[in-house]
Amino acid sequence: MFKFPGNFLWGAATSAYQVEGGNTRADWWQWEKETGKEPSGDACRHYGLYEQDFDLAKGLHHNAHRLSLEWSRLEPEEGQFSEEALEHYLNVILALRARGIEPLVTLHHFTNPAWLAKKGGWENPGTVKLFLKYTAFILKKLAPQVRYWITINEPTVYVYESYIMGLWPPQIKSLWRARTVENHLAAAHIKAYRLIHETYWRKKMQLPSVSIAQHMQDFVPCVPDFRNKLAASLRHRWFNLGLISKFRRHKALDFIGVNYYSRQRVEVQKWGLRNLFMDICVKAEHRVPETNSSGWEVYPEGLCRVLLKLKGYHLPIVITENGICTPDDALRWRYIEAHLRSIHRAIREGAPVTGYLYWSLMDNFEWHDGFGPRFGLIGIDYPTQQRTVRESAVQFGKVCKTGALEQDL
Ligand code: GCO
Repeated sequence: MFKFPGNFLWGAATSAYQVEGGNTRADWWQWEKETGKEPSGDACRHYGLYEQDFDLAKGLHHNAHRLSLEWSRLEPEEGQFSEEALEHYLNVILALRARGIEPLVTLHHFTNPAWLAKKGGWENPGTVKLFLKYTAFILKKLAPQVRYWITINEPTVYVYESYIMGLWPPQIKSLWRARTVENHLAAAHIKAYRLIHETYWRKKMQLPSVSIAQHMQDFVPCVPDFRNKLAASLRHRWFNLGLISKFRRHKALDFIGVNYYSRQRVEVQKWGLRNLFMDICVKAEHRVPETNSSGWEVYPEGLCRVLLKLKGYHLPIVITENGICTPDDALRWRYIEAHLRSIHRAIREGAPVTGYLYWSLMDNFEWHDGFGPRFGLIGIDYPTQQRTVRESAVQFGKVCKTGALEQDL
């Protein structure tokens, strides 16, 4: 029996744009139209079906749920804040609380208001101040109901996809502009962290726990030669720990939110900056035994390794995302069970893990991959919006209920 610590957060994660539907004021909505990408459209219609979805989460013994707020709903035009949208998100959070589910609320999960994108988005230094005005607006009503805040989801991934690889809006490919964006995102987190804490302190409320959700991979040298080991170490320090260390130095981190999916096998083809940070193993003989439907290797032991490298920060760690897109639900449960064992091993070796949120509660819009990849504990039939609780969800629910994983699984 693998018993997890008491008061462990057990549940799942979603993001507004990927599940709500109808986010017409977001930059992604416009971009999908302009590029002909599969549109997010109605997504999972979670905006109107959240009570039904939270009933399912409760039935699966979740005691925590991570959601995001859609900035473009709350501020559809610059300076025009929507009390109606704020009331909606208050009702969403109250619906979780009414079911004994602790909300973890993300302020920014990849999408921006279309009006902000037109002003240069996160390249514009003025965006930091605009983000703080948005944060101040939502704190008014939501602060009394929220104890865990994630300011920005995966800032490094957002920078990489949108400003280095040019896959996501605004499709820039410039290391220089990427650096500028990352600096503005970092400033936004630090200032938002301070604003959130000041707000709770002024209202004489128990201080909240504030972090980011940082995508972390286990960077493993394919052939353990000097160049591959150097590259793996550089990537770990930049991709995984760069912002975490910065926020720690600024005392702007109450816990570490870790989004873990897989490892990266590092094989540098030649000396070069881009090669050091981006080359991966492509050896046919290194085809991995098991992957998700997007080709990401199933590598649970990498999560334990990543967690043990975080011990030195002496901060609680919440797995804010871990999941697999697959049509094979038996593989989904094997993936969850193997990663829970990996987390348990890290806890036994001193990693202060205090929660696990599976990505995702339901199948949803997987960004530029559209609706193909299915991560959900709950399957969605998009034409009918019918929800189907998967067997993996039931198995995970037993762990959520007991806080333990049967040893002989
Ligand atoms: C991310 C995002 C999610 C993704 C999930 C699967 O980590 O990229 O937080 O929006 O859907 O990770 O890729």
